Amino acid sequence: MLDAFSRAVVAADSKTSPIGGEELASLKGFIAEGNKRLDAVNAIASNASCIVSDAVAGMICENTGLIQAGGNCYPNRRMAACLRDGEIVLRYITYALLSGDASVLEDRCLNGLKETYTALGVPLQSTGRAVGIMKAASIAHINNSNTEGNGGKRFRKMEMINGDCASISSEAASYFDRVISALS
Ligand SMILES: CCC1=C(C)/C(=C/C2=NC(=C\c3[nH]c(/C=C4\NC(=O)[C@H](C)[C@H]4CC)c(C)c3CCC(=O)O)/C(CCC(=O)O)=C2C)NC1=O
Repeated sequence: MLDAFSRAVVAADSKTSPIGGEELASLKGFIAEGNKRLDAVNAIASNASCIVSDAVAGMICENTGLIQAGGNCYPNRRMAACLRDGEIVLRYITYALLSGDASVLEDRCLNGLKETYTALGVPLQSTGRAVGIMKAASIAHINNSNTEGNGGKRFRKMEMINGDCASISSEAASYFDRVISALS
């Protein structure tokens, strides 16, 4: 499991070179932009249960067979497992976003997940859809562009200084995309 710093060390070591110009510049950027990263992690983590339940509900609305006999969110035991998996995936995405590296997500969450789901009959496409909705909601929270129209009764705006979040939100988006591609 690596982070932005240990990743730079491993990369330099594999070239038997000291940590140099470009890597140092990139780590300086990591530090300079650190508060945005922490705000982005907080934007996801403190809205996690809302993001997860909304995504699973949305996935089911689009495919109500999931909660009928034979569907993978039926009975309640499976519904609970599904909501729990949503929380697990989102939690590992916040770890990756905090450390600036996908390895924690890859090694501890995605490794073998597709095989597990296939063995259990958990539908991969539906899972991908739920992760896609979690991505849309999380990116809106990071950019503070969530709207009352989309949030409904549970609409909540974070206290944040609005700045340029393009880079941190596209990094966050890339972790959701990794989950989707690991399951497809
Ligand atoms: C550390 C990381 C980690 C992950 C990721 C993880 C996933 C995980 N999800 C599981 C089950 C499951 N996962 C789901 C999920 C879903 N069903 C649906 O229809 C939806 C598409 C989807 C939710 C979005 C369901 C329903 C089960 C139970 C399947 C069954 O027992 O039949 C199982 C089998 C054991 C169990 O039921 O607890 C594992 C190991 N466990 C871990 O420790």
